[in-house]
Amino acid sequence: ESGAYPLGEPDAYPSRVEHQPQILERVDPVVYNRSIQQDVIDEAQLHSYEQDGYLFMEQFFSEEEVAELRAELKHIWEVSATEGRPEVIREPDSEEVRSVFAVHRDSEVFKKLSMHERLTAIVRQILGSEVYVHQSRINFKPGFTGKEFYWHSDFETWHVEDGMPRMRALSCSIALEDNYFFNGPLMVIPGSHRHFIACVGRTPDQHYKESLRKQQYGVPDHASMSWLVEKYGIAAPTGKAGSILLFDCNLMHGSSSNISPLPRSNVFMVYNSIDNKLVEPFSGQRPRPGYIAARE
Ligand code: 6CS
Ligand code: FE
Repeated sequence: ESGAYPLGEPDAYPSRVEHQPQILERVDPVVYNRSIQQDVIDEAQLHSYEQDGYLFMEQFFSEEEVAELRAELKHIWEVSATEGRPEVIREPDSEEVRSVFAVHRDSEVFKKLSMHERLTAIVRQILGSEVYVHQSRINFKPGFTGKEFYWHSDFETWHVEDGMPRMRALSCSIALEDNYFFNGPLMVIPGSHRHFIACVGRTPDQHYKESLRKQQYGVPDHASMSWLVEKYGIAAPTGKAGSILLFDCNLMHGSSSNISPLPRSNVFMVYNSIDNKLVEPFSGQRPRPGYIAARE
């Protein structure tokens, strides 16, 4: 259902339709509820999230919590190696497991994690409503062989391919290994969430089967990337396992391959506002399956 976003309204964030890339201004808020009535996030943190488009919180999870999550991660890594389920995504040039989707649905441990009280309270504060899990995934980046994720805005894909109407969603990346500058941590462009980089190229059918291994459409052009980086620079928040990175759905981000011996595995939970439920994909194509984009 289209709810608050009636048909016939022009698309505020058209992408993969023009022949030239374009930089559009964000028309949506970043923080949807500024009045603080809890103690899980303070004014300074909320402000920093709004300005930069992300918030890094060290030691958000205790060592015991991390140990439980990591044991489950290891279990999923082992069983996924031989599984043919579509939720299991492999590296572009090998059969090594790259990502496993819908872990909040298929694993009790990650289901519990997705409903974590202190975490979801922060998310509800930022998005100003009740929320639900739009997507979850583990990204495995083993030492030596873990491959990169090229620069992208998640919202660009979720809007075009999944029909997410507005920028009212965020990701929480939970570090399950220590993150260093050298083991392929997430890199972000602080402030980039205020600009929408409209990409070129029409999305092929069933694009997700390729894009989750290596993305080739919905990729920002070099000139726009250079403009963003010149304006804002690049940050790579790193910390111990148990730290979390909350980031806006339109924040430009990516990560390099991991040629270090030390693994880097993160679990991502994407929360969307219940007032921002998915409509038909803006590409006009068929929606992606539910394990990538929940439609209830
Ligand atoms: O296509 C997607 O939905 C996913 N792709 C990337 C590269 N990041 C966000 C999202 O998990
Ligand atoms: Fe992403």
